[in-house]
Amino acid sequence: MTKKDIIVLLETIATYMELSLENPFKVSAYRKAANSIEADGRSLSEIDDFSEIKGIGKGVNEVIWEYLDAGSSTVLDDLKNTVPEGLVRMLKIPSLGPKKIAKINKELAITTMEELKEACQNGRVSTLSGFGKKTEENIFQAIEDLQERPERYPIDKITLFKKAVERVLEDADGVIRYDAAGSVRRLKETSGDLDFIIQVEDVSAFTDSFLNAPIVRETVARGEKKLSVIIEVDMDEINADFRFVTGEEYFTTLHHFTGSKAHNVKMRQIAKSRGEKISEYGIESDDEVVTFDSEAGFFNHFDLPYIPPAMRETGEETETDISEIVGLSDIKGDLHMHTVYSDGAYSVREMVEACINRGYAYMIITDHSKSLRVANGLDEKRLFNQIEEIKNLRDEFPEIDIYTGTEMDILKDGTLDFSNDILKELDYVIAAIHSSFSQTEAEIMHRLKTACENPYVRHIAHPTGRIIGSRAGYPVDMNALIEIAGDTNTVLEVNANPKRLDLSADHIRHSDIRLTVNTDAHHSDHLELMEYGVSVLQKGLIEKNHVLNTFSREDFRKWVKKGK
Ligand code: DGT
Ligand code: CA
Ligand code: CA
Repeated sequence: MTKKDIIVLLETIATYMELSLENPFKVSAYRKAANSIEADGRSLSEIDDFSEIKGIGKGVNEVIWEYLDAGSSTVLDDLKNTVPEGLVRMLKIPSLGPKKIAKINKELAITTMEELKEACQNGRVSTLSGFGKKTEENIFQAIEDLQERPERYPIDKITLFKKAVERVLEDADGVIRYDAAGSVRRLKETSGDLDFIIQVEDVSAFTDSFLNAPIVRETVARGEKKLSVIIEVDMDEINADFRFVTGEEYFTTLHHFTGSKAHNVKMRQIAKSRGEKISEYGIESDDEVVTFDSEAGFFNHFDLPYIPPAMRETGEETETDISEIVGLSDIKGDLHMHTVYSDGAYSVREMVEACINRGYAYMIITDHSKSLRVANGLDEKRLFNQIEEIKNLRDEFPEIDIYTGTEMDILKDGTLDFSNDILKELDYVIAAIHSSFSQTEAEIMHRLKTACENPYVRHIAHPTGRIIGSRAGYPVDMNALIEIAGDTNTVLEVNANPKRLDLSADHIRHSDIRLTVNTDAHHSDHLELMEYGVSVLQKGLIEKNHVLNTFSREDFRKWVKKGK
């Protein structure tokens, strides 16, 4: 549990209270408390007594302690039992906040999305004070958009779906083994559905019990070989296919339904050239069918090494020497992370301990710079305090090299947030764009170029600024950026956060420059997201010597010292 969890708890309570028309003073006590905790520069373990923080009263303090002790909150649970679920769903409508939803509920006796949509069509919503015709139209349109399920979901959402299914499978009776397949297993940026391969003792008994799980909304098709359902997690729906496999063909089927289609086409060509044929049951040659007890066995049959699912994308992976392609175990450090100094949840010390737990040889603390006020960016004075703190921690933790750094804003006009006099005091400087995304490509390229040409900037973070499935990012001439980065000896980042994956595999495939893969952790758990970033490098078939943070501890130290 972190500070962020407490903040989310208090804000959720405030929202539910507003939905149930609670006393505004009570609501504001929770919101104020959430703000005070956010503004407090300490991490959770460093706060002994919440009631000492200004803005936290006795009642809220008790709610926090109950949550810390029990992991749940009776205040929130009671609210959840009284507020209709439909009202909570309405929070997803951009033009509606909790107060407006409460008003609609009270004055029009509406409790579901469907009822609200109908009320918009009948013009009843615009009769309420504070709701015009335009708002009514916007609400109607937003409901239509929400009810239309997206064709594909971004990978972080897909991971939630996948975990929810896996929790059910772990508890289900008679499951012998299962694996996710399809684009989900290949860690693609987005997926259209979930595919699972599963071996069970009794298909019919398994299906009966699985269909009882609360996440199952609808059965699409039910058979001896395949089950297709719609599942719902956090109010979003997706299709999930389960293929029942009996024993011997398990790994050939798993390979087949992992894909990609382009990879499968290549594999079939390879088989054909040897007079063999791949089916989902095995490899057929003459009149025998060969099966395998691992996927590696399947690949080895064709004199290929085991190709990790993330690499199975274009088919090129079957013709490439993949022995030098980077893997998770090659990553020796994380070069981009945040602490409570800016918008992270943990202290510098806690991030150091978390990196040591991952076995890293080095790490860099890179909090935001002063212009990024929404993220509590550091001014020069706080930056120097942090440098002092890091220097002290170095003696205490000799097992890891802790470097000082910043994730410095590249401002709107291309100037940098810190002067060179400040930058030269840091071991490592990351530069990034966090503002004015709607500029022209020329303006954006001017900003990126200025940053790359600065003698202290080593690294450009999340180079396009995109958020998968929700924000396109700013316009970048990627070929030009890659060239500038190469010329100026600046590394480009693959941001491992599954919301970003920026750069993407398509950007880096066949590129020849130095890259780096980092989690941009705002929480110690985020360090685990490295796997997603490595999968991007694998899709791009990037070799380890092109990736900065595969360097050994000594080589990395030399590289930092040498400068640009
Ligand atoms: P998605 O669901 O759009 O995110 O992408 P996939 O790759 O999961 O595609 P999906 O769910 O249609 O099929 C899962 C895998 O099954 C796919 O990656 C490869 C295999 N597969 C399905 N249909 C075909 C096909 O017509 N030809 C070949 N070669 N493979 C197929
Ligand atoms: Ca799929
Ligand atoms: Ca499918």
